Amino acid sequence: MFSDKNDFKEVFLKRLEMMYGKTFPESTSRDQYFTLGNIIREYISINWIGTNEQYRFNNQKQVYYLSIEFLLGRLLRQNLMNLGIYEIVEAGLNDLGIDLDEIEEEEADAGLGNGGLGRLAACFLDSLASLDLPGHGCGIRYKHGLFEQKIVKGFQVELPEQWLRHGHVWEVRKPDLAVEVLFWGRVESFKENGHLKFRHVDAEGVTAVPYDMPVVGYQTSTVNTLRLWSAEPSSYQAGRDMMKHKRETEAITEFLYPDDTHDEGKTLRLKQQYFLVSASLRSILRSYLSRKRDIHELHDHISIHINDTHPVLAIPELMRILLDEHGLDWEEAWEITSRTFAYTNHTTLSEALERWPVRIFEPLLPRIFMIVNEINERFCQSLWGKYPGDWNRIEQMAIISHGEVKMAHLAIAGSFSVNGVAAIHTEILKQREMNLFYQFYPEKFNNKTNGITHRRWLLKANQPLSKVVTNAIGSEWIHQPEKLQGLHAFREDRMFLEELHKVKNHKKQQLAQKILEQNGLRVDPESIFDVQIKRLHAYKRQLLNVLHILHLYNRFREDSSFDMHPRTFIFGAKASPGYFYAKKIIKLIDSVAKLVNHDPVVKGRIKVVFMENYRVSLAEDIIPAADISEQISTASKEASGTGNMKFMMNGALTVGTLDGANVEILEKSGPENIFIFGLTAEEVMKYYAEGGYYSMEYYHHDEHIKQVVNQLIDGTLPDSADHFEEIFDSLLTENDQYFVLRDFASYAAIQEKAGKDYEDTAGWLQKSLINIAGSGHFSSDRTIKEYAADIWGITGKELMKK
Ligand code: 26Q
Repeated sequence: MFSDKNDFKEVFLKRLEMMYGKTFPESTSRDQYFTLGNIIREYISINWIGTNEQYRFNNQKQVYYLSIEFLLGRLLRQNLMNLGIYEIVEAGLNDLGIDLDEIEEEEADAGLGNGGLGRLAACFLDSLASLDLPGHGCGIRYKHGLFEQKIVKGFQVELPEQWLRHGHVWEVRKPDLAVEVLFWGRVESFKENGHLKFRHVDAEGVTAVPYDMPVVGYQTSTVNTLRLWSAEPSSYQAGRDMMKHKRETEAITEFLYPDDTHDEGKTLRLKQQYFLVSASLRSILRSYLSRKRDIHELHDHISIHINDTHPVLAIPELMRILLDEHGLDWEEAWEITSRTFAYTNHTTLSEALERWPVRIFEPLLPRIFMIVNEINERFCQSLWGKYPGDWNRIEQMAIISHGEVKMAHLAIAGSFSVNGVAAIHTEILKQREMNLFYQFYPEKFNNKTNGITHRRWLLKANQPLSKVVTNAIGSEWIHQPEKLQGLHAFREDRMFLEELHKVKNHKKQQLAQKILEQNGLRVDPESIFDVQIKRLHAYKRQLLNVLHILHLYNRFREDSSFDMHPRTFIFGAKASPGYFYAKKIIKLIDSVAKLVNHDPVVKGRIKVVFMENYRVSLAEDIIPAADISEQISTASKEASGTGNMKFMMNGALTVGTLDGANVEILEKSGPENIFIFGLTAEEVMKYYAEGGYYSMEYYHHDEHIKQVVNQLIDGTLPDSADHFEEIFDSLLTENDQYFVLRDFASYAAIQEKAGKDYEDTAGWLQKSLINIAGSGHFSSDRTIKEYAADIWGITGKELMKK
């Protein structure tokens, strides 16, 4: 499209004038951002059309990744890099006096997710396209993504997020591809050719309009599609209150639900879920049938992946289509359906497993409910066949029981593959949480350890580090991230380690500047940047971190000779709006920050920073600057974690428990290059099963623990009136469910060791290098290749050629 920067400049200036009717000197950064975005999107269209044509005419199996969340972040820089025009564009803009960093700030994060599950979906899309694999996303175009967080006097305040306020350059509305989704109404039965048939009548229709976003592969011609659905009112129908209909319809895709583990059981959320799957299946089947494919062979040509249980209604929805619209019999429909779907589980927290009350489900989705009922009955019959008389087992495994639909059970019964997201997580699923299902369907269970796209999290987010790496080992790692292992050859190379040091310092200075601007706090780039950024949740134990900071403060107060390497503790976290305990933890972090940051007793050695409105773009600023990555969940609770991988790839050292993917990070980095502490998953599960943990004992027998716990309520903390009693009670009265006090001493000891190790600069840099070198395994390219080969059975262009 443009061969050099001058070419680009010409296109850019002409387009800017055409779009805004202004001259370049009159234009704002926003005008410039949208001009550039439009040019790039059009440029992408050529390969987008080409990819779609190729998929239409080739016999390639297609994968659809259904997810209620896609946490994309910003796309401009990623797209420029993947297209291979980053340098030309940057140089052209520079000539015009435009700083790419500045116009990038005009792009709102597409924050259509809460955390790990949504970001994983975004990383997977990048890897699918970059590996030339035919995999597409299906999601919801929420008008408001995850709320914007402000911290006011230490409290989280939530504002509606507005990513679409100025329009979104990467999406293309496709009104001609809209479909209808039906809710409510009732089911009528009738006879046709002697067969009993059903139809859904008196239903309320909602129009689902797709907005497509191109997913550009890294330096390849593949451009896949992320299709996001928006709910719009259907055209006028007599006898219907159209204003009410409009309100109710628009509500479906208005907000992303915050991950509320204290599930509110909202009808609206169930509506969202069915809306997503019904619209997606319609469009998947339309495209499949337009290629004149045979509905009886669907599973040979299509795999549909369901990201956690949120899209699991796709299973009964496909059954409905095959039975009611294509006239298949139950057995065949079930055979096709259960060979089409694969399911990933992302949690072992039982309170996060979705269950829907029948009284909500049945009226909203009457035909789908009938089908789920039938699936349940047949499933229970097959259980009876294998375990005759074992009522107890059958009750525990049933899809519907005690007036509730168990979504995970439906997902397992209706899928050919069930996977966990890290080795330890899959083992816990097999041996404990889903053991009965594992006994019944051992062949379905498999592990797929998560990954992250190294193109966003290293190449884009940390360009200086990428350059240092490429100078050392060449650029092959960008296509083959395992090649990062080549860095091992430089572990004794002082010059190279010094380069790493410079890059880290540079990133720390940039972050320090940002902290100064946002928080008005001066932090020392020479201090250890110790970072915990992730959603706020009791099991992730931000509390352990903050109590430990309080403990360090006490040490300074009590012993004037105590000293430590200066440390800056950086937090970022959103708490679900209804999760009051999590909000108290934010307040506590703020309160400890106030206590510590300006007290001369700590001699400037400790600073605590809470960076508000944690999101993908902020993570990209923070992670490259981190020295220590806090991955301190109660063992057995974090399915995988993916932040842990991003930090590792950027040379931070992990302080962590043997939980989720930390276990595999330990294997890749080696025990000398990671700081492991605390109970193991087995020990935690043993306590849960057999008891034997009394937090009060740790409180009474450890003076340091007693002191920090008391400080929650004794007035030590500024502005603390009654705020932290609930936290105090959770630790003592409620016997500390997440073993914060149990792991406290072990955590304090490993943190002390980390601080001492940091003082040996060369030694630390070497550990950092070994982490980067081992991080290639955690690229989502590796993960996606495993899904493609073991689950979906799909191949890319390269593989097809052979
Ligand atoms: C469920 C019911 C009702 C309302 C909301 C929800 C809900 C929504 C989102 C439940 C869970 C989620 C999100 C879960 C999530 O992000 N899990 C994380 O997934 C990552 C990717 O696999 C893992 O790395 C993390 O360990 C896991 O916590």
